[in-house]
Amino acid sequence: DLSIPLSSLSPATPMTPAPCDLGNSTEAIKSSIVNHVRFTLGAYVDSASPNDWWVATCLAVRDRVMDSATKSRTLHRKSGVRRIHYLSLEYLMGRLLENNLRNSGLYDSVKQALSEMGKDLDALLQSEPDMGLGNGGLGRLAACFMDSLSTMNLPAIGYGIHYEFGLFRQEFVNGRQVEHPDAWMRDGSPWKIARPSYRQRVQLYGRVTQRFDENGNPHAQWVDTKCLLGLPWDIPIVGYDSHTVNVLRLWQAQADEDFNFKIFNEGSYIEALREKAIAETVSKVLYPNDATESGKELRLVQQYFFVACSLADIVRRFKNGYSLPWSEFPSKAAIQLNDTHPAVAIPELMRILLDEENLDWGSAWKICQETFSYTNHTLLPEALEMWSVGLFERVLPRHLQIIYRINAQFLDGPVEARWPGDAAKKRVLSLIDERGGKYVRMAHMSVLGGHATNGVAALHTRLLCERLFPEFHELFPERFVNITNGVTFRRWLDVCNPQLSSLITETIGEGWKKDASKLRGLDASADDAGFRDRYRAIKRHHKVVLAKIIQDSCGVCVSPDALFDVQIKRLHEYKRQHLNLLNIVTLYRQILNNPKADFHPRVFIFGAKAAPGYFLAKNIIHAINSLANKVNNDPRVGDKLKVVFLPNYGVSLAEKIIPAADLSEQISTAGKEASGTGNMKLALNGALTIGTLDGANVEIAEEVGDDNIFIFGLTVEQVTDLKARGYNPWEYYWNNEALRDTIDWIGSDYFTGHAHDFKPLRDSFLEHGDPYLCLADYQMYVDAQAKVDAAYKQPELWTKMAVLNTARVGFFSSDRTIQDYADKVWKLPQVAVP
Ligand code: B1H
Repeated sequence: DLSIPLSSLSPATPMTPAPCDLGNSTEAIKSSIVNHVRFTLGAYVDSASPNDWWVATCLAVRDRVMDSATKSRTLHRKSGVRRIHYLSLEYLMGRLLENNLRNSGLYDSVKQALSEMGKDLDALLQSEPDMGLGNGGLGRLAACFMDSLSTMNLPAIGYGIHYEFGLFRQEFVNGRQVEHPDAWMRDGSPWKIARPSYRQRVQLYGRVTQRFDENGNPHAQWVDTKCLLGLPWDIPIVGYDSHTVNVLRLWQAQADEDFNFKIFNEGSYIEALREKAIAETVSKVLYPNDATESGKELRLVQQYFFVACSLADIVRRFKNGYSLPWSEFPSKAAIQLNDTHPAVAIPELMRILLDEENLDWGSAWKICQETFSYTNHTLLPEALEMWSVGLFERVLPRHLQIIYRINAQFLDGPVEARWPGDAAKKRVLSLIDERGGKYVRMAHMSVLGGHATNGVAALHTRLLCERLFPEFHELFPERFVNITNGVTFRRWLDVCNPQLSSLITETIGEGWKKDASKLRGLDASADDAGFRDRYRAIKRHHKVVLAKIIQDSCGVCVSPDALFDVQIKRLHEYKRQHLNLLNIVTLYRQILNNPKADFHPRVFIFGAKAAPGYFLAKNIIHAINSLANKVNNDPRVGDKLKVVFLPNYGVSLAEKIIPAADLSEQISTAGKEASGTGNMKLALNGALTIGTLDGANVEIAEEVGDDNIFIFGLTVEQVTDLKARGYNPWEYYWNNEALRDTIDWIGSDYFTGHAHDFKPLRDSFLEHGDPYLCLADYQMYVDAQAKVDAAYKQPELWTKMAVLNTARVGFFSSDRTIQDYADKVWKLPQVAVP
């Protein structure tokens, strides 16, 4: 029985007065905001800056959720339930105020309170800087999960890094990407609260010696280390219509002055401060590589720093909260690894149990396996983390010893038993890759060190079992599970599209916000002409808003009556923005050759950041911008075709683009996109998908039905066959005149005046073997785009398809995803906070 009397959650001694009830009336909120302007910020209401009003409003909201945060924490501790600890190097939270207002039900009263004081809530909302502590889908997934965990009353803590600089701010200069630092918290943030009493100390580098415990047993001892401190910052996570407020705890690196400074004498003051600055670089900046590995020492230090702080925090809570034997640790703590980035948590927990708690190897290993589970997010070989053994040994010598022992026990135990004397099997399964240099395979360690490994879409999980980990799958089939990704429908519908949210609620009631499968109730409305009119009007409203944004940031005037064709995601060859580009160039040629062709006007909208060191990705950005410059200013094209590349794509911009999209481009090479989550957000907001049978597109097609999606291209099996036969892009080039003309045009000086500008792109298609098969899929893509054009010319048909997309994607709610994790992996009960 998890019910606990309310009184026991907020102990009051006779000396402490009961806390005042802040109240949610307009009057109460007004005085809260004004109090913060005056007493927190030291300003007068008539001269406070817009930023002051924003901070004061956030604090007034925060005041109203903090008690629930304390209550949730206390309930979770006292009831002794298992908690999930989500370890992720990335959380792409975006803005928090509007989400917290909608989720807590305070939106209307805060809007009213501000308006009575002559302030516009909308303007304040738009002034909030994005919390961009992530690269793309993986980081945004973690943010959606935090929302769902609180909404579904699951006891959870998110752990990550308090980066001083999030993902870079992107600008275009002459069509080329330029990166600027993202100082999101230069002025502080009203959402984060420092917790200095939970500061942790972390060791790094050094060497390993032996010590003997009171029974004379030897234990490894890690000595001569450098030390860092981790200061935790807590961000309250407000669920929708729930009293559970979990926290996201982010660690900031600080110098351990007591430890490191005593080696310096008074004369080394400046040197000492230099050391301090070096210590602080550990949490300075997010690595901007999405799905590519860099293998840099600072990245390994970042990973270990936040893992060590987080595990020490979890262990502290276990030791202080209960007097239970260590074997009970997994009954209190589940730990999810968001990809392999935090996988060093496995040898770190082993180190704690062996070296600090004196457990024997077998007991420690059993605890590890029961505690950890691992989510794989990619099959791309370049994204599978491997650390050179030399680097690992220097930074984490004790952990390398532990990894070697895990490996030896694995290879001599289950592997030898299953494949006796088979050295080849041992080589492929080993935690150490020895094909040229020695590297630690973090993915192998993650599968081995936990009880569950999951992929993020059905197809992805199948490929995980069949192609990435076939031998592990053969050894431990029960360990592999699929958990298809999802997105939070609060931010990705309720917040970003309140008009559609209201229409849905008016039609089927409010239940869908907590049970997205109820959206199916809208199915019938697809045949209701009145409903379709209102649905279409909402889409048009958002297109008008987006057209204004496009005008302001690109200086291009687009018509809201055109088809808005959207590709928004990180820039990556496998995502094939350059296949989209091939189609646009083809259309451009068609329009010039046949100006009278009946083609519905289209606006191609891109948003994408390229990793700063990813040369070809940057060349593709430059090519799209140069194409845009030509097309948009070509009088022969007029309004038929516009191309815009919105700079600095991120969560906030996505919230503007997604509700305005008609068509969603999900055109990755089959087998490459693990899931995709933008595909889900766009379908939910009534954009039809043009896509390959890749990632979650497969399941989206199953849900919405073949008539309501445009699927094209080679399947995974066909891609494999084609590559096995020997793929030759030149064949497609010589056999398809339109394709040939298109590529030749891109390789010419037409777009910038310099023929060499897009030589890298042209060469990738032809000279470098077109690794992502753009040419093989080109004609099928062009044909599918023609079908899109034909369908869009029938507005009633199009709107019906769009409505059916909204109605049928309930499966892709992150609430369902999180419930799957809770049931299949974490075995977590819901705990309602009174
Ligand atoms: C995904 C990453 C990723 N997969 C390395 N892998 C990174 C890998 O900084 N790094 O080193 C950062 C990110 N991100 C994405 O995860 C997949 O490509 C998407 O298909 C998927 O939807 C998303 C969430 O599962």
